[in-house]
Amino acid sequence: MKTWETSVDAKGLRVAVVVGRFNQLISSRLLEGCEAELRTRGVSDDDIHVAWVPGAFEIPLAARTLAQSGRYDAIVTLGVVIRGGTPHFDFVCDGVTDGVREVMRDTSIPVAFGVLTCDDVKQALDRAGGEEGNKGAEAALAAIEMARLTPRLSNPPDDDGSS
Ligand code: INI
Repeated sequence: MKTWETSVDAKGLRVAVVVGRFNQLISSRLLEGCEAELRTRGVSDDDIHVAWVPGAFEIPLAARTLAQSGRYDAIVTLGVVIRGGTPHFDFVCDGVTDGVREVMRDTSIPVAFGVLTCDDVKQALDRAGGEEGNKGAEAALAAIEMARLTPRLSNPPDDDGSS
């Protein structure tokens, strides 16, 4: 059996981050976790580009435009959707999840999904640097791993330039 090695060495990668301003107190914590992880793994400060958008529903359009620019190895999407008393929550969640998935399918650029979809503020805070970790950091790591792996998948594991 042969396996492509996993790499989370992000030196030289260019990463765009799209973050929703809605529930900004929480989404800014996701962004902090994401930026810290990207830097820790070796992305240079100049190669992290952040686009704020009004809310989660706008994330796919920004992510698509960034992916189509051809300038980024990966994109991280961050947002916070919290259930209210109306079906609005479900439409925003469907819009952002379907939209982000379609961007990745249509462009073949890795797009990590760091959008929280929570029942209440506590669940969201717990996942933005609280007791459940920071989903922004986890999304950053997923983006790096996929940015490293994807270009190598068209060659066999022992022939793709990795050790
Ligand atoms: N956007 C969010 O990112 N989170 C939410 O919880 C949310 N709620 O609850 O309404 C939300 N709505 C705004 C939406 O994303 C769009 O910005 C808006 O509909 C304008 O297109």
